[in-house]
Amino acid sequence: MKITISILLFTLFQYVIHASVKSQWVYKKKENKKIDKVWNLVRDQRISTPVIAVIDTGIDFNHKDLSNNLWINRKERDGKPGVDDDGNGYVDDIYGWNFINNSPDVRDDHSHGTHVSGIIAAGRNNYGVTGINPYARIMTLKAFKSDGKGVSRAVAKSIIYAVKNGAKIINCSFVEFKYNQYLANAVNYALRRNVVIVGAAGNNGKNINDMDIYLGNFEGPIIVGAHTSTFRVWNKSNIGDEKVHLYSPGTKIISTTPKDRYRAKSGTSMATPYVAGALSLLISLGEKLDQNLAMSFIEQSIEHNERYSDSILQGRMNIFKLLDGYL
Ligand SMILES: [Ca+2]
Ligand SMILES: [Ca+2]
Repeated sequence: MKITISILLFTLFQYVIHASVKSQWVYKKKENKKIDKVWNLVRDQRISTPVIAVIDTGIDFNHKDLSNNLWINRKERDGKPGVDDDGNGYVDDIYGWNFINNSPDVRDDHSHGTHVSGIIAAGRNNYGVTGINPYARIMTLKAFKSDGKGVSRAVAKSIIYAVKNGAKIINCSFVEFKYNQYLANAVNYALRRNVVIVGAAGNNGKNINDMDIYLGNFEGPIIVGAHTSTFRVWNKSNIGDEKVHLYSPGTKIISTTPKDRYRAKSGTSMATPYVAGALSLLISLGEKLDQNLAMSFIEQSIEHNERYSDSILQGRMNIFKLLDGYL
C-alpha cells in the first residue's frame, strides 16, 4: 500500500478557469512554438488512433476538453446494462475499469488522473488546453483512491487489462518503494506484448540509483524526471543516471481537472504523460512501437544538455527531433 501518485499536493497558483494553449508554457518554448505543424501533420496523415492507458485516480469523462478523446468500449456502450457484452470479463466497462472497488465507475475522486489525461490528449479545440497528442484516446484504469494512495495489485490488474483491451502505451505517473511480484509480472507481460510503459521518476528530490523504487528498478519501462520552464532539472524531481532516462516538462503544468476546470500542477507525474503522449504521435503516424523501438525514438528525440547529466540519456525530449523523419 506504499504506492503513491507522483505529485506534490500543493497548489502553485489558483484555479485557471479560462485556460488556453497560450497559458501552456510547454508550447511557448523554443522549438515547441511550431507545435501546430505537428498536430496538423497528425490530423492530416494519421494512420491509426493510439490508445493510451492511464493508471491513476480515474477521470472526469464528462470534461468537455476530454470527452471526445476517450477510449470507448463500443460493445459495452451499445450493449445491455449488467451484461459483459464484449466478453472480456468486465461488466459495463465503457471507459475502462475501477480496480479499487471492482466496478465500471472510473470517475476521478482526486483530480490527478484527469490532469494527467489532459496532458496526453486534451482536445485541440477553441477552449482550454491541448494535449500533446489530441488525436489519441485515453483508456481509464482506476487503481488509486481519493487520497492518492494506490493498491499494487490493482495497478498490476490495470496493466493486464490495458494490454488485453488494446492499449499501446501505459502511463504510470506513480512510484512504489517496495518490490511487488504482481506488479513485476504485469510489467513483463506488457513488455512481452510490445506495449510501451512510461513511468515517473518520483518527487523525492533524490538520486535513486541505490534506492528501491518502482517502476524505476524494472528493466524496460521508460522513466521520466521533471524539468522546469527554464529547462533546469526540477529540484524535487528524482534523478539518477542508472534509472532516469530523460527529463520532460513537469512544473506549473496547466491541464484538465474535474468539473470542466483547469489547474496547474507540478510533479514527475506531469512529466511522464508528456513522454507517453509524444510517443503516441509516432503510433498515430503508423509506427509499430515496442519498448526497444520506443527507446530508440526517445534517444533520437534527446536535446542534450549538461544540466541533465543525471539521466541515462543526458537530455530532455524535443518533440521535433522525435518526429524528425516526418516533419
Ligand atoms: Ca466487458
Ligand atoms: Ca482544448
